[in-house]
Amino acid sequence: LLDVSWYTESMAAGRPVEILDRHKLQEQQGNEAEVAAFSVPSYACQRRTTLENHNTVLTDALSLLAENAELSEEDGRGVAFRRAAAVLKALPKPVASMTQLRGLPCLGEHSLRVIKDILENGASSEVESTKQSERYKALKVLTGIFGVGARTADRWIRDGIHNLRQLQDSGPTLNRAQQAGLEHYDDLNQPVSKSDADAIGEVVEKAVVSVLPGAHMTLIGGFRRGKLTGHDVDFLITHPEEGREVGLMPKLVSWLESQGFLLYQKTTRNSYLESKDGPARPASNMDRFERCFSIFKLTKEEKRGTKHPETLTENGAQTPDNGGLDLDLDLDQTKPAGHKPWRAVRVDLVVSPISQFAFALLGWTGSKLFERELRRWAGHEKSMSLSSHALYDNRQSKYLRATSEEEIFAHLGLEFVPPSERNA
Ligand code: DCT
Ligand code: MG
Repeated sequence: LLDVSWYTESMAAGRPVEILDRHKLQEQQGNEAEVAAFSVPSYACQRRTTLENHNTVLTDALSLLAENAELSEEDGRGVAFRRAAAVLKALPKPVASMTQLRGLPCLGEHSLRVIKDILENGASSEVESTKQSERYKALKVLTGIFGVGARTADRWIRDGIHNLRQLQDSGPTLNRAQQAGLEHYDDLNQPVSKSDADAIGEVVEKAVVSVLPGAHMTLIGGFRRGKLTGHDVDFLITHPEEGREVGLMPKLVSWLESQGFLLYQKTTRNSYLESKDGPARPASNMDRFERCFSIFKLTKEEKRGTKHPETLTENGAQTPDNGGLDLDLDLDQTKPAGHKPWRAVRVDLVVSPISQFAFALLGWTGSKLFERELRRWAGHEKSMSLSSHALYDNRQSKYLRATSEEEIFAHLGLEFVPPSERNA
């Protein structure tokens, strides 16, 4: 790795470093291409970020610091690290020297220090000490419980609770979500595979069409972006006829519950209101956009149901195609023999009226940073407000309608970015 100390020293001394740097680097590397700076637009929604990340060591480090800041309720710092990581995710090749980073947006002093440490020493001392810190470890374990956020975890830590054993021993009052979260802790902290997501998708699809024929369901979240694993499975449900989706969520939840698929569920009625004038005007139609946070019981049978018949042998066992291997890993090999033949999976269901569907689809596909950047772009660059329901143009004082994601990008003056390239 290159010695980059001269770079920061020159910067600190306020010396012009441009020409000197290039000469130095070319001498050391004999390769001008390495010196060429990357060019990256500053909003993540202006960039194409695939899952192919050439800088995982750097982005993992910055993501850990982001996570630590978020867990400490320092959201500003968290976003700064997320933005820095996202810039590195968009680079076409690995970063080899600090000079390559010159001119890149969103790389603050702190992030640059972390990157420099890794390039020079192979690791960041700040990241390593964070990982080892008792507080970080406790925050991770406690917020790993579904229903426990940073604030609750912090309160417990101040009460001397650092792990699950101490939590169970000291017995603070847990709400229903937290009780379910604790009960299914191991399962919910296992990554969810795409084949798990597809198996659940088949069940939810069946439920959706049986309670409301003609309704349809879309896989959203990370899986729509092409991720192979996730922490949950997210679905968006709508009906092509406006208004037919009203009341769908309770029916859907009842169906799933009656079939024994739900270990936990909580439905929130969205306060978003719609009238004939515009999607955000207060009006009479309540509860049109609902969300259900659930814990789904995924059984072996459901997993098998997604397999092609020819992959099943006579006694119903699977031949070892990839899906079968997944099943075995999820349900058999990682669990002691005789363990339960099912696993718990976090599933989020969202129902949207068709008039808001494109906004909901865009808003729920993510990534979280991509969404945040879209909203920031809309507000700061276009004087518009974007949500998962609507786009409002403050200059024209009106809502901009859209029936596809492409139209929303066009309203925002952005080039369309397909889901697989929204992995910022
Ligand atoms: N979302 C958002 N802002 C949040 C939370 C969620 O914009 N604060 C959107 C973007 C992603 C989508 O909702 C689903 O959320 P998650 O499931 O948390 O994200 P994910 O990308 O699907 O991540 P994972 O693959 O781990 O489930
Ligand atoms: Mg998700």
